[in-house]
Amino acid sequence: MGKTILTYGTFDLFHIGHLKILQNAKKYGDKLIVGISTDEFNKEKGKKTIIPFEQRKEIVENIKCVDIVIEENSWEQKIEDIKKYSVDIFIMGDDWKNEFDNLKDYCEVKYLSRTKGISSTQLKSVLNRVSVSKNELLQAFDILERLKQDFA
Ligand code: C2G
Repeated sequence: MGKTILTYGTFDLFHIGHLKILQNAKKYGDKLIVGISTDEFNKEKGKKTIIPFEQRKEIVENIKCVDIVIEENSWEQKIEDIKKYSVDIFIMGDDWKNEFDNLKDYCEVKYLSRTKGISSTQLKSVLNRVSVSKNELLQAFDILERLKQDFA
């Protein structure tokens, strides 16, 4: 009987780090369940997301190695989900190392190494820099327009 794997995440601005953790998690079993943090839960997590829940869900459920996608609405639902889906192994990236060791009473818990050099936070800061420069460009054009009129 194949093993069932469970993991959770926001998966905002889906990137290679998200893909790798899902692919690596799937190697431990043959059914991968992914809990996606809802927009409301992300507020509770203090996490501002760019991509809305419905789109983050549609992307993850179309990843080849993902079998089931569920909503993550709270910190407390993990034990209930482990029981509901008869989860054998709970897996997270090791930025969460030891944070979920309490789940060892219900299933195996593994923390896999994160993919270096990429994070949604990093992508957001690049996007912010780009949007700032766009506004600066627009302001510069405004000034140029005004100067042109002054010297016309
Ligand atoms: N991850 C990774 N490598 C990265 C970035 C993320 O392996 N470069 C992993 C994280 O360790 C996590 C998963 O991808 O296992 C999802 O990351 P996030 O979307 O940032 O999820 P997070 O906000 O950590 O939410 O209850 C658990 C929380 O919902 C986890």
